Amino acid sequence: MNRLLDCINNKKIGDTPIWFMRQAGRYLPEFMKIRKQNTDFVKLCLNSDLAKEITIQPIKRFDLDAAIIFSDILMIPYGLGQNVSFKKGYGPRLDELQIDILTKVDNKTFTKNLKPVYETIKKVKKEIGKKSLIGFVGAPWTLFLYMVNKQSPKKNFNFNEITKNNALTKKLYKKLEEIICVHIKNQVDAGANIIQIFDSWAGLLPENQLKDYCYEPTKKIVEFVKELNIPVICFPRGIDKNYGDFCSSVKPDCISIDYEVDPNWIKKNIKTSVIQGGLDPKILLKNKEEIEKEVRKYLDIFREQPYIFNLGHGVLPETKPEIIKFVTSLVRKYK
Ligand code: 1CP
Repeated sequence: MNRLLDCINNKKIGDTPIWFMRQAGRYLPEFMKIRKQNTDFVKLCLNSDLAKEITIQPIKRFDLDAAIIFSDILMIPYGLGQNVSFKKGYGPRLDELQIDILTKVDNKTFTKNLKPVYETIKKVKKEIGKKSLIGFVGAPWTLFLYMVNKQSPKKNFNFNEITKNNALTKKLYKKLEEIICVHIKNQVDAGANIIQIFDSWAGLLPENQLKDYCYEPTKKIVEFVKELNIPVICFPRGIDKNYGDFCSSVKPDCISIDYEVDPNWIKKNIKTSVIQGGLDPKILLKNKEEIEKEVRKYLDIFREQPYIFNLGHGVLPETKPEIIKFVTSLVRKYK
């Protein structure tokens, strides 16, 4: 039995599957121990034995329905030769974007650069039995943004500035659309059986640019994944009521919602994609009564349709591992 695939493919209701965005990571002491000894984050992602171990850590601790491979969306710029580093307390830093060099990196070279990521998938697959293995990519917009801005847009963001060089924008989007598909295909060939597309910064796009920068390019990727016969989950974070237009245009098998959009609005307006997520990760820092109330709220709202339990964004580093266990058991016991 595979709860996640049953829910997405067979539209099974009840026995809600559960996994967490960022389930492998900084809130787990066993991750922090490995992280302390491995100060170079990209190198850690490229160490397939350690990446396998980190991927499996939350699966060992909690009864989750899926593993998500330990890697990062920024491994795509890395694979294209734009170096990435993570400075403590600062977030990602990317080297200068050299568009003419980057567009010449062919699929074979890219695949070779990220080979350890695919090795990780093969190794995880051997250890998780029938549980789902989620591969992932950043959406074209979110990757474009990091690559041009060279750091998190949390610190500075101006749409006109980021897109002012029309020729570069076109070239980079074209390359990203192609290479994202290569990265997906490689992950599927290695054993990933679901793909999630993270568009974490979709909410920064001006509304009148969503179609060109988010829906249309994402739709091409979604169609590619569907051709591989693999279910695809999209997470266009922060687009509020545009989740409706997103789904009618992009048609993902499953839509992961953030915590700012009203789940009742989603229930009423989205009929064609399975719903995932929604709960504010900050709720998990509260007491158990409040957590239970909010978990139940989402389960109640979506009880008559296929629903995957998850958060509206990643697990926060301050979250106690015990709370992830608590939420998982609430979801398992829910009738
Ligand atoms: O120890 C550390 O300092 C590293 C923290 C960390 C971790 C654990 C980063 C740096 N990335 C990851 C792993 C990761 N990233 C995973 C696999 C683990 C899992 O989910 O269990 C995944 C799926 C991601 C995806 C990712 N990376 C996204 C999309 C999801 C989201 O959170 O919106 C984004 C935007 C990134 C970029 C990134 N990588 C790391 C950080 C701190 C960030 C965010 C930077 C920013 O704030 O702009």
